[in-house]
Amino acid sequence: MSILAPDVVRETDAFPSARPMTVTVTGAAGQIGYTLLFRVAAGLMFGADTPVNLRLLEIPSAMRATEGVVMELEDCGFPLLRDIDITSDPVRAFEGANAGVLIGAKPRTVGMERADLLAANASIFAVHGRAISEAAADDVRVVVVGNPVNANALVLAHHAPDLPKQQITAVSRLDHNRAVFQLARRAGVPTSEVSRLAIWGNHSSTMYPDITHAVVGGRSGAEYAADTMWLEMEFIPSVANRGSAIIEVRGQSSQGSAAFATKEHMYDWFCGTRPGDWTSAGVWSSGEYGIPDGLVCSMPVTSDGSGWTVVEGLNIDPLSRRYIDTSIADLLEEREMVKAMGLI
Ligand code: NAX
Repeated sequence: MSILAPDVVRETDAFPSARPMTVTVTGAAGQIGYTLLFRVAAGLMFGADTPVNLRLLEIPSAMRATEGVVMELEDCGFPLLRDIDITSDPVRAFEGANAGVLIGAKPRTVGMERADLLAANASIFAVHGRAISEAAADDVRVVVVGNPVNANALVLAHHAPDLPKQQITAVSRLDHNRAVFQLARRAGVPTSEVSRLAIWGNHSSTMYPDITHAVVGGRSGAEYAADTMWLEMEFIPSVANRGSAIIEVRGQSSQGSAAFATKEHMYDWFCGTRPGDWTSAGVWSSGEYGIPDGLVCSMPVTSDGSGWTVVEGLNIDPLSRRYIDTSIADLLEEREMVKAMGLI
């Protein structure tokens, strides 16, 4: 008989029964990778009944640090963790992968422009796209976390042309979670009482946190959005500038919150979103809400575990339209930049 109360769950109380998932994590020894891996091994990404095989990809100079991460994972004795392989060969890393979490990239540092970040990172996603195409399982689902996520996902898609576009996503969940918290604080309710918030556009300072359809402590988010002074002068900037604020205060970019957001993105994609609610994810556009085809753009989505579905039929008010169009222009500009770099 268990000595634990039925509602008490520890990370090592897992009951493996489902088929194992092979998950490739790139940038495994970096800040976000290190924080994320313990959650994946604990069953928090694919569910407490799903064993995991970890494939960790790092650059050669970080292999020693990756060995240290493996030692610590072993030391947790996770019941779901079946097998760990570390490598600096992308094809080997993606061999048979059912999930790819692509974190490996350089973080933005003070004074770095978007063009510098694109130049430094986008080519990595061309290499990883080709490796996924060559080696991953047909059902592989990929999330790009390394910035700039939307452009990198576009590059990846171009270099993995046989991979269905619905299987390639970019994380916008950190923006989503940040917006949920700021709205909950404004309303004086716990975050559990905020639903149906949507992040639209690019994962950049132009992303638009849309609360017009939200439900906040039983009230309509539109009531809060009607206070346009607060909306435009406080709420939207607080979400848009949160990443820079973290760097300024912490001296490093977001780590715990980025790892948590990545875990949430994958969990909802594989295990399903909460009934009656939706979340936000960067997904391949095909003309929804006036967004041009062929962008990886954040939109409100639901999942039943089999894949993301864009929420349909939302009324977009003029203020929202203006913000969404600004972020779409940002995405189009990034697409031109990677085109000019010869990456797509
Ligand atoms: P770190 O520098 O701590 O870790 C990155 C790791 O990637 C390093 O260990 C590095 O050796 C590895 N790496 C570099 N090139 C690689 C390659 N070609 N193959 C495999 N591994 C490679 O950065 P960290 O703070 O973990 O951030 C990683 C990425 O996430 C950055 O691009 C960062 O900008 C981005 N972020 C994304 C967020 C989001 O919400 N999408 C928020 C946080 C973060 O800014």
